[in-house]
This record gives sequence, C-alpha cells and structure tokens, in this order.
Amino acid sequence: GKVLRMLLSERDEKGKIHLTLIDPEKTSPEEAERIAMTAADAGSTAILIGGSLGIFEPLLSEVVRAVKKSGLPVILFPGNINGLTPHADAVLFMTLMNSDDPYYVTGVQAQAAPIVLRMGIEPIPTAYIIVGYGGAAGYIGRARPIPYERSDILAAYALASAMMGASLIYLEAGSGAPRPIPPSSVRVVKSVLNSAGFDGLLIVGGGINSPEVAAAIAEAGADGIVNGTLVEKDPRSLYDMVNSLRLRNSRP
Ligand code: 1GP
Repeated sequence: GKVLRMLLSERDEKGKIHLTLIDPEKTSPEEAERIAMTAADAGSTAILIGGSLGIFEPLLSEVVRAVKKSGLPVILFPGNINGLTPHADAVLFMTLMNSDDPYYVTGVQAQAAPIVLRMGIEPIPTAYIIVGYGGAAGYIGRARPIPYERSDILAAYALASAMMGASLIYLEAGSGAPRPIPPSSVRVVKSVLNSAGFDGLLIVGGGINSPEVAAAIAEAGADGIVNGTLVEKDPRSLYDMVNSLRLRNSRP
C-alpha cells in the first residue's frame, strides 16, 4: 500500500497529517482544482474525495482528474458503490462500524471489492465510527451515532476496529457538525489504542472549524484531522489549519 505507507511516514516524520475533503456534489472541477492547489501549498497531506449524495461516476472522475494536478495523493471517501473511480490513487475501504444495516458493514464492501481490484486502486482498510450529530453520513449509513459524552463506547468501537485489522480509524461527527468530537474523547480513544499497540492512523473529522479546535484534537492524540465544510467556504483557511497541527519540517 503505497498511499497508506506515505500517510504513515508523513505522520511519523511530521507528527500529524492533514486531510482536505472535497465533495464533488458541492464543488465544480475548477473549484476542486483550486482547492487542491491551495491544499498542496498549505502543506495538507492528501485530498479525500467523496460525499453522501449526488455522486455519479463521470462527475467524480472529472473532479479527481482536476485534483490530481495538485500532485497530492487522491483518496476516495465513498458513501456507497458510486463513490469509486479508477482515476484515484486509493480508497478508504470502509466498514461503518456502528451501522445497524449490514449493507454498510459488509454488504457494499462485497459489491465494491472486485471493482476496486479491477480498477487497481489501493484499498486502505478503514473503520468508520459515527458520533453525535452524524450528519448525512450517519443518516444514510443508518448509523446509531455514539453519544458525544460516551467516550467509553467510542473507545470500545475503536478498540474493536484495531483488533479487526483496520489501518485507519476514522472518528466522524458528521460533515458540518455543530460540535466536533470532544478532545477528551479523542484522548480516551488514543490511550486505549496505544495500550492495544495500534500503530495505524487515528483520524478525526466533522465540525472542526477553527485552528484552535484542530490543535486541541491533534494534541489529544489524533494522528490527523479532516476539513471539508470550512475548505468549501474559504480554501485559504487551510493555511491556519495546517499550521495549527504544527507539522514538523512543514513547508513554508
Ligand atoms: C466529513 O469529517 C468530514 O465527512 C469533514 O467534516 O465538513 O465538518 O469539515 P466537515
């Protein structure tokens, strides 16, 4: 896994990674290219591309091809089987750990696996855990979102994810969440994952709308954070976001 190895080595070298999320339903290919160029300049590590609604292949492929001009790795973040394109470098091959619908736990993965193999894109084994608000991902994925204050339940799901072999564990409050996952919960999850010897990536996203919040979540133990909504509103906010993670040896 070339992309996973790159993410891990960036984390090991710089301490943290930053992921910029682009939703092809909300962003034209031209805007996506501009955002990706800004992300590369700001020192973001990779681009995630996906969304819960309105994704179809020609549009997705066009956005992916535009974003690739930035030189950053392009990783699909699919909400369903329609979130795949051979033009990407990798895909978060996700199971929605706390969905009540087996389709989102193993069903769509069986549909997707042969396609991912034929497309030749790298699958990154990912456990997706939805907390609190949950947003469109939580509603569509039929998640039973873990209450914000139940860091014990969140930690148990994260530990199960590690024991089941996830390389990347993604804690999601939902795109545009009015409240991100509390740093205190991230701290509990990190400590449980450390005690289990997990050396993959702990990624946190949803409602991270200021550099201060990003810094607090990173300091609590997230290996990386995801920004989507904020980037759609103001791509230049990426500079402060990436700086707030205090990446070692970050580009000027
Ligand atoms: C959503 O975690 C991502 O899947 C990013 O959330 O849009 O709130 O930044 P925001």
